Amino acid sequence: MNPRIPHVGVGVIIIREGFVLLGRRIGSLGAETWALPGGHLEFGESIEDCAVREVLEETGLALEAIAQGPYSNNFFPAEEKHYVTLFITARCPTGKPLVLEPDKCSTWQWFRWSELPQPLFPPLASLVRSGYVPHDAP
Ligand code: 8DG
Ligand code: MG
Repeated sequence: MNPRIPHVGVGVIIIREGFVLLGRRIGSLGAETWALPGGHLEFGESIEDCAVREVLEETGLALEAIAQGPYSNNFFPAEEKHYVTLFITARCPTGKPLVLEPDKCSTWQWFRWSELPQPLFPPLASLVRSGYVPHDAP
C-alpha cells in the first residue's frame, strides 16, 4: 500500500446496554492499543457494508441499527501513515464477540465510554478528545 496518500478506515461503535466493544490490537499499526472493530474501506464498498463486513470478520457479530457517526483524521508519524476514520454506530443486542483474527486482536471486551482503557488507538483517542459521546452509552 502506498503510504504517501491518506487511506480510509472505518471504526464501528457497537453499543450494547450502555457499553461499547473494543479490541486489543496486536502485530500492526497501533499494537497494544485498544481500538474499535473496523478496518480498511474496500474499493467500491459502502461505509455501512464495510462496517458489517469488518465486524463479522473480526467478531462474528451481526449489526443492527447502523447509523453514520463522526470522523477523525490521524497522521502516524513513526509509520508515515495517514488515515481518515469514518465512525459508524450500531447495535448488537446478542452474541458473544469471538476472536476470529487472533493475529490482529488478542481480546474483545465491553467498556463504558466514561471508563475506557488505555492506551487507545489514535483514531479512537481523537474521537474521545473531540468530546463525542455515543447515544445511550455515556
Ligand atoms: P489489510 O490486511 O488490507 O492491510 O487490512 P485489513 O485486513 O483491512 O486490516 P484491518 O485490521 O481490518 O484494518 C486495520 C486498519 O484500518 C488499521 O491499520 C487502520 C484502519 N483503521 C482506521 N481506523 C480504525 C478503527 O477505528 N478501528 C480499526 N480496527 N481500524 C481502523 O483508520
Ligand atoms: Mg480488514
